[in-house]
Amino acid sequence: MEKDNVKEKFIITKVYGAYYEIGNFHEIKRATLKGKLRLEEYNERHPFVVGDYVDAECCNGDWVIQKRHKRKNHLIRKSNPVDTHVLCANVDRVAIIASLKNPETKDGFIDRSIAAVHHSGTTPLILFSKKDLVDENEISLKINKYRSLGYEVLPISNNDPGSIQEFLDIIDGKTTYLVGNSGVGKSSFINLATKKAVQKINEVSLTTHKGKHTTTNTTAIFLNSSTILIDSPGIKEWGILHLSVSELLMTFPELSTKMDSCLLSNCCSTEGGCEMIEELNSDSMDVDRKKSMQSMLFSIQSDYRLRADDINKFKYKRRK
Ligand SMILES: Nc1nc2c(ncn2[C@@H]2O[C@H](COP(=O)(O)OP(=O)(O)OP(=O)(O)O)[C@@H](O)[C@H]2O)c(=O)[nH]1
Ligand SMILES: [Mg+2]
Repeated sequence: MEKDNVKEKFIITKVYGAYYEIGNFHEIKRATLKGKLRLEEYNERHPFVVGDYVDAECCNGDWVIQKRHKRKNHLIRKSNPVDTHVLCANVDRVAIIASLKNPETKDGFIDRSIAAVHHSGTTPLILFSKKDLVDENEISLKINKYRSLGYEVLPISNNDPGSIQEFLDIIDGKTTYLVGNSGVGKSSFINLATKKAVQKINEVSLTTHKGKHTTTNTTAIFLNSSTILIDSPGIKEWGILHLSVSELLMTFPELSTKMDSCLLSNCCSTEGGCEMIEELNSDSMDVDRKKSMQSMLFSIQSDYRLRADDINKFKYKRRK
């Protein structure tokens, strides 16, 4: 039986509906929010997310969250102009897990994720997973592309425990958020790192070679008292509608160096006269990186992107 009126600081490890899992390396508890907190105080869409530090008190054997500590940072995903999704809080690193095969992660996914991570003020780390499924040449091509841009890149295989050691050394003592398409091996990595089947995993589809969206809740897992890994549900794309044009251009190292020659800071006029845009339109840019940037600029400059389900809703209304 828990002792009443004991106040402790915990981290939110999972959110499901009105309930929260809060804990530390030694214990995980189920908690609810203090009534007052639910109704007021935090004028935000997602005031309590995985990674938030909270004070909780045990009242009549039940844990109640009393207060949230100030956030160091938070990760945002915005795919729809009217909805901003806070993915998690207080992270030191974001590991973008890009699978080399089954499924093959597109470079556009990596570029978008890098942009979102930069914007949050954290540093991306790119992990090319399932290296056991492709040959050395293919791995080198991918790695060199992103290393030459200055990013930290590591190839890993969850079938080879030795291949994850360097990554484990880098994230020791840190909180790291894992992001990637469904099926790239995020949860498999957590199970390998913890040497336990803590997260459910599932085979990729034999027909589409894509994952089956096995992980449905963002979950923080302690590797030791100071190292936390955050598993997340697979995503198709990291929505970046919260970025301005200048913020986006600054996430490309090959463009941001041109900013020094701009007359005005934070101008980034797409109508001409911007050194970064001129570089983007020049032949010196890598064709795939150029495509990624153009697609991202298009996203953030369109008022509203129609998705398949919006079009279906529209057709349905017209038929009625
Ligand atoms: N060959 C190979 N298969 C792997 C590797 N890592 C994971 N897998 C397999 O890939 C499949 C998907 O792995 P998961 O860990 O469930 O992928 P996930 O990224 O957590 O997927 P979601 O939870 O859907 O986002 C499983 O069948 C794993 O066994 C790897 O390094 N090599
Ligand atoms: Mg998973």
